[in-house]
Amino acid sequence: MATKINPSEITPEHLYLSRRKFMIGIGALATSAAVLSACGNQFSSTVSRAASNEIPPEDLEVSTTTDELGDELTPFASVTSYNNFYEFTTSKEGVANLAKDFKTSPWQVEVSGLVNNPKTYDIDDLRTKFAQEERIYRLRCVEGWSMVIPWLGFSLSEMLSEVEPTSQAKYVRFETLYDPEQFPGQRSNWYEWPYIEGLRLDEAMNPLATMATGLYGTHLLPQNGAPFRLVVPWKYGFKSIKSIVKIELVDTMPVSLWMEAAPHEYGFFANVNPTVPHPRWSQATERRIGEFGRRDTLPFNGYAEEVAYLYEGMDLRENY
Ligand SMILES: Nc1nc2c(c(=O)[nH]1)N[C@H]1C(S)=C(S)[C@@H](COP(=O)(O)O)O[C@H]1N2
Ligand SMILES: [Mo]
Repeated sequence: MATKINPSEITPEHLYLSRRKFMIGIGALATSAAVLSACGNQFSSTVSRAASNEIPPEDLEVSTTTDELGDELTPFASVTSYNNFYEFTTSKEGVANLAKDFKTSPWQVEVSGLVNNPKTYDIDDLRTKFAQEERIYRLRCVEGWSMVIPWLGFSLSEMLSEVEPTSQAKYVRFETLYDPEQFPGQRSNWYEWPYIEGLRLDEAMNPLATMATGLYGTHLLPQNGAPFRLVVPWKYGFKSIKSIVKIELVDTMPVSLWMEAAPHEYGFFANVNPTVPHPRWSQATERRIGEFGRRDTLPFNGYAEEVAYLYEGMDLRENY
């Protein structure tokens, strides 16, 4: 961060962005290869599909094979077959099969609370109204494993700007669908359903806070939180709440499902922090899915330059 960079070495922001972004509108998925080459991307690769998923391999498109640190993308098959989604099951390998018939259409998302302009979006509106960009982010689960996932989505801030939070709005509260008919896990009262998560408003306005509708160039599969989920790459994976039906602007800190279940283990902030252990295990290292051994966990999951300002002056051990 403090390193001096010669201005001539800095890529102008618009070039940087156009290289990393590609726009996919509704109906354009089939032509995403053409869109990619039109944007001048040099790398386009097709990824083999997971046997259990009905995505034709030609529909899976990514613009590159690594993230900005040079870490390889986690294969599509792993991203869609090793999941945490307790509404289905606590078995990571069991989610995909149980989620197969989950109904993701019709689907509406209400954005309300302390806003001037409340809205209810249809999932198709979300896909067309907000430009869908490829965003390659590391996902670090609090349990100590991680993946690199090429999401499709847009900044939460774009949606929030449209609903116009009032000056009383201080936090954003997210809610997953409550439907025990479809979610067998919700028939147990082990957890307080529905799944709730939250962000401080300034965190929510950071451009890295992403609303995802897809990954690997195609729509999200149910096991990954279809049709619409949050992705907060600098926080532990549990903050990235799936299958969202409601987003509410509020004035007090929301209590998440995990804060409710185990307040001493899971706090509101949950920033990835190798120096603050979980009460039952270290967070200094992680296992990247597909790799042998462990690698060091990075502060804020490698996004410190983008997000550290949000926590200036805060004790990150207290605010875990
Ligand atoms: N509604 C809901 N959202 C959720 C979860 C969940 O059980 N239910 N699990 C979280 C956890 S612990 C992680 S690590 C990520 C996993 O996302 P992925 O399966 O798409 O990799 O989703 C998060 N979002
Ligand atoms: Mo997680």
